[in-house]
Amino acid sequence: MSTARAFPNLALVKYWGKRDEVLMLPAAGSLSLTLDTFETRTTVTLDPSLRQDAFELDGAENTGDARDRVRAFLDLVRERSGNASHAHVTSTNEAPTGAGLASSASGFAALATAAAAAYGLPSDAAARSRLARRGSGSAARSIIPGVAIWHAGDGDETSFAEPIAAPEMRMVIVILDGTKKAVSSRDAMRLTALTSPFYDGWIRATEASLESMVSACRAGDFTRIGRITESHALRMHAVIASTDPPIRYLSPASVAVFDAVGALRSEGIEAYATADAGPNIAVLTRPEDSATVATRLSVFGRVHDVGPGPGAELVDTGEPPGAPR
Ligand code: 2P0
Repeated sequence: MSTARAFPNLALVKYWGKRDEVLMLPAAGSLSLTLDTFETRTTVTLDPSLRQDAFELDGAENTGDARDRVRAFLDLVRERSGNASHAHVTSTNEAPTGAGLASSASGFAALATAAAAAYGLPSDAAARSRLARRGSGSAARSIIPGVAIWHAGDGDETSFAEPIAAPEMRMVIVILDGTKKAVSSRDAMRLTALTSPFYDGWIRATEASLESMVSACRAGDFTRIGRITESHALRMHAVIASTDPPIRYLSPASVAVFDAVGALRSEGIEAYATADAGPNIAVLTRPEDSATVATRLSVFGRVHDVGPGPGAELVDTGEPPGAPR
């Protein structure tokens, strides 16, 4: 039995498009901040008497798509480890259900870490990042603490995330809508690659943004990091809006938050907005400004002032090794 914890991450340079759906290789690299809030905790218990993997999520037996993804992931773990045993997987999310924050990133980062330990696969961060990627692309980044770069790579071996030095930053998350998204990221990403006339331009722009972002991080240039973050997020939503049929994740309230963030900047408070595949907004700030930004944006919805968090790691469950269960 192994238990691991992991946190979601928010991308400053987004991943939106795969070049290999089986190996889960992204069309371009991306860069993110792993958070210190909304932990996922996952326990993997091998049980040779099981004929199928069982998956319990937030206290209830799961029988849907999430369970199928967990089983497909564990099939890969069994193939690699040579251990054919099925497992009980129990997972809990701290993020409020339905707020669009309980992410597949923290979920598969925790599962990869717990499963690697339970099945005896390599436990170094790069190996777990490659493994987590197979569950969900963005999970590759939640293995890593703080700011992580996920290299597009040229195959399974070279597509993993690693830490990168960056200045101190915080995120103010504004929760605008608790409903489940209409189109999953995975489906919307596929539709974008298949139908957007701007897809190739988007991928080239992402490569350029990533290069600029890496140099801004190395230089400790918060202003440049923020500008790239906001413009890259809006480019992602633009390419998503250009699909056939069109998809729009931002709501009128999301756009109002982008405007409010612009107003904060004109007052001299450096804040930059980004959004993923849903209406909620995350605002990048310097540590000294996050409380002010959180107060100002609290008129739009519930706010969470979050900082950089740890990478996915095994949790000591307090059981002596080899103790009978
Ligand atoms: C990101 N997102 O970079 C982007 C920005 C959402 C918007 O990665 O198909 O759940 O499991 O690899 O990682 C969400 O997509 O997709 C995502 P799969 P994933 O954070």
